Amino acid sequence: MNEKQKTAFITGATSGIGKATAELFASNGINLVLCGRRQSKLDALQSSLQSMAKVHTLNFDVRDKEAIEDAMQSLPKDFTSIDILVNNAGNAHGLDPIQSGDLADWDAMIDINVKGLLYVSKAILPGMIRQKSGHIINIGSTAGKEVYPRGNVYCASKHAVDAINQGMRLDLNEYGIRVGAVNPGLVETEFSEVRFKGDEEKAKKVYQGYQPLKAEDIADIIHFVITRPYHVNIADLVVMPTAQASSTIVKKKG
Ligand code: NDP
Ligand code: 8X3
Repeated sequence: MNEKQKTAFITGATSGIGKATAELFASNGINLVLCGRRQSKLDALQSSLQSMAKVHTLNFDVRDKEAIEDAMQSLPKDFTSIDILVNNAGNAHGLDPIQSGDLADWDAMIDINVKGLLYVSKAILPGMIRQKSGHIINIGSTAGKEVYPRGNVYCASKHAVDAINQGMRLDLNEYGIRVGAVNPGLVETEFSEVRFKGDEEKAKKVYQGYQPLKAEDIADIIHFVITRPYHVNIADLVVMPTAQASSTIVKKKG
């Protein structure tokens, strides 16, 4: 299929990696269904991209099964056939030792990063199975490969994404659907602001003294993954800033 005719469904498109991916996809003529909870950000993105591609926005919380179903039912005809799903919506909430972790933070991470990803996939899969084609990119993390101190439940949620990515690939193989994960290390987005509940100073410090990845670096990789020939499936990809060697070893300047 010509890349120009494809439609991508991106969750978490209102900021960071999802937004950069939407922008790059649109500039390559890929039509978009953009999802998030902040309607003003979805509207701004739609206005800025609609000269390059067809864009439809859906406002739902990935934790809300019914809202996802309603949103899918509301899709205009031009957007019902989804070729690419980028399961990107997610976040960390808190950075506390397990013994003092906040239950609401745990619920949020498991409900958004794990159950939300499953609910959205469940809603998209029937179409891909009917088409006997499709490409799912699950955004995992280095946190899904290696647990770091105080990362406990966030790391668990991303280890679950790693397992779901493998499980999806096994189960969807017979339908010709490609499944792969992109697992970034430190990327400067709104991620740490959300983790530290709006404490911008604390968030900024995470990315000081070295060059972190940019959301655009990850978008570039996601676009590379989805533009490989059909017989090539990038199953699992880990990418870190050059300064980062592991979740706990980051070479700072000076
Ligand atoms: P951002 O905080 O910038 O973006 C997160 C996106 O997810 C936003 O668009 C937000 O939209 C959406 N989102 C969050 N919660 C929900 C929800 N309940 N329902 C619907 N949408 C939601 O962070 P990143 O771009 O960095 O994060 C994107 C993905 O990348 C996440 O899965 C994250 O875990 C992963 N990741 C990030 C890394 C980093 O260092 N930044 C490294 C490795 C992985 P809205 O608020 O409008 O709903
Ligand atoms: C985000 C990367 O190291 O902040 O998944 O957990 S990290």
